[in-house]
Amino acid sequence: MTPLEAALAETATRVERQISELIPARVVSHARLIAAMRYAALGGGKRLRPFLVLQSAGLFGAEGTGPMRAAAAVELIHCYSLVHDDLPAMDDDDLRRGRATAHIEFDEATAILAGDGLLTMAFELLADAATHPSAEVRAALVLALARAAGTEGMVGGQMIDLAAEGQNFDLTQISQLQAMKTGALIAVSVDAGAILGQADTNQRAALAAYARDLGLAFQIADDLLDVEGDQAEVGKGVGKDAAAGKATFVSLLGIDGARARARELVASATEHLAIFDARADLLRQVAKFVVARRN
Ligand code: GRG
Repeated sequence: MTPLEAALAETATRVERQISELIPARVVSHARLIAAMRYAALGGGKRLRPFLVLQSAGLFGAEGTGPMRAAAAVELIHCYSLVHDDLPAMDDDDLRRGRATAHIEFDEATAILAGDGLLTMAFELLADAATHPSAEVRAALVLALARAAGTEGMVGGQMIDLAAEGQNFDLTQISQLQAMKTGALIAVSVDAGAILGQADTNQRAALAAYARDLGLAFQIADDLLDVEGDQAEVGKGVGKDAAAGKATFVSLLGIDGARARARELVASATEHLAIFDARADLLRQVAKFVVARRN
């Protein structure tokens, strides 16, 4: 196992434990909602966003409960977005993280509410004093996550994506859409660490530039997996973009062109980390991992 694989596995274990503690299974009248939230947020996923939060915070010596809670908050938003994205009204998927999607395992109404519950809990987590003693830091985290997840970020990107079918988007439009839909949450993961670590303006800007390139590289890899990936390995439906008539980085650049662009972005992402010492090595390595991944 490489140091990166070991660190990703350790993060996944810690996130799993943290989320399980945050959403304990309970015998209550809304136990079905709790069960659906646990189903959606536990037992799978690469936990890439939490990893970014923890590594970014670690650059500034920020460790422990605060970064872990922020990492869980970003992951809860991610899990909610997957639950809602899989609904019949959106992507209509029945496979996610190698198992039935939440609305198949439960039902549509429960899946919608589970997504809502995860979304809301993320902000509750950040606003709680256990995340950071400074109210200013907590407010900065809430603001950053709200902006990334909301209308000008993930939700807005999803809306543009819904309208994109058959629209022949060009590279600029696809990049903009993806920067909002998936890039914003990746960017805020890195930024959350910088906020918790009270990074200076230069450091925060360097990390933002790293995250921008990383997010785009991640999306190109996702587009490649949709074309080349094996459904069992990827753990979700593949071939969805072509079937929906959506322009993607792969349809616009070709497989080789998309791969080359992803490599350029990894190199550029790494260059942005030049101001940091060896503590940024796992962030450097994860950029390579993001484009080489098979799921
Ligand atoms: C429904 C509000 C709302 C938003 C949905 C992010 C998103 C917007 C939908 C997800 C659909 C999708 C498959 C997008 C491609 C990029 C992506 C987010 C892939 C899944 O992320 P990974 O690979 O998944 O990090 P794991 O399971 O490892 O966490």
